[in-house]
Amino acid sequence: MKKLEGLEWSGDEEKSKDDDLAEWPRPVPWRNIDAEGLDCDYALLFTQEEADSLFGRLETEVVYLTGHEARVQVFGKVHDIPRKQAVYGEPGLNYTYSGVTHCARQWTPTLEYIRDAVTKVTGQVFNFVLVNRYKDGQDHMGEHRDDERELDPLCPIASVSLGASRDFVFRHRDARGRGARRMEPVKLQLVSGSLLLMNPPTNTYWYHSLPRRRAVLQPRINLTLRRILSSEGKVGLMTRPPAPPPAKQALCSFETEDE
Ligand SMILES: O=C(O)CCC(=O)C(=O)O
Repeated sequence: MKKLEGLEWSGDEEKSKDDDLAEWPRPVPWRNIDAEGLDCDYALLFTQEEADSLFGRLETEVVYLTGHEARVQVFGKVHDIPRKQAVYGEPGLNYTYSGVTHCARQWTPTLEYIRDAVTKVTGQVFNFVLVNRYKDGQDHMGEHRDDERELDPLCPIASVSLGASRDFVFRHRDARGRGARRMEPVKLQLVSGSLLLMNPPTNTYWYHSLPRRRAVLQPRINLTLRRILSSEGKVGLMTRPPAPPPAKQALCSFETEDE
């Protein structure tokens, strides 16, 4: 596991000698949340001090999408995304959101650190992260499912929250629209330092959203760690895909960390 200076549990030489054997330095108090077709686990992974430190580091490291990459088209109208977004992961991976494909930037040290911490406590390997930054409670995310075809259906989506606490709402797909079933939404509060695991088949049956909350004045960063399958259906490091068509190439023109 990569070390991060200043974080108490990252400077332990004994543990860093054999990263694969190193354990998380304290028990993780998991709480299971379940409903019909919904299976989530929630725990406080980082202390408030650690969460504050990670938040500060991400504020200096993460490069958010701008310009047309930060816009979406809904019913033919173009809107700014009501938050900031960034995508990081293994080289060659990309993420398609609202019809626009974004190439993953190389992991930053702090993103790598958080990814490895989540792997340590879950045993799951992630190769991609979507970063969302909400400047305050006006920023939000509409109802959707993380059910893209390229996601490994067997891997949970791991959501790490840092900064302001925010409400998070699940709604069953059958509870939407005309003739909807009467089913209670499942509401959680995601606090700073928390980890929410959305285990399969949650994203098949349940939509989730981060509603607007005017009373929230502080910023929040959320990371959703995911495992994307390569075109051959294998998990893990990707080789760069063949050159994308010109329209998408333009979206991949940022510089990597080494350049
Ligand atoms: O910020 C959040 O907690 C929500 C993130 C989310 O729904 C997503 O990345 O799909």
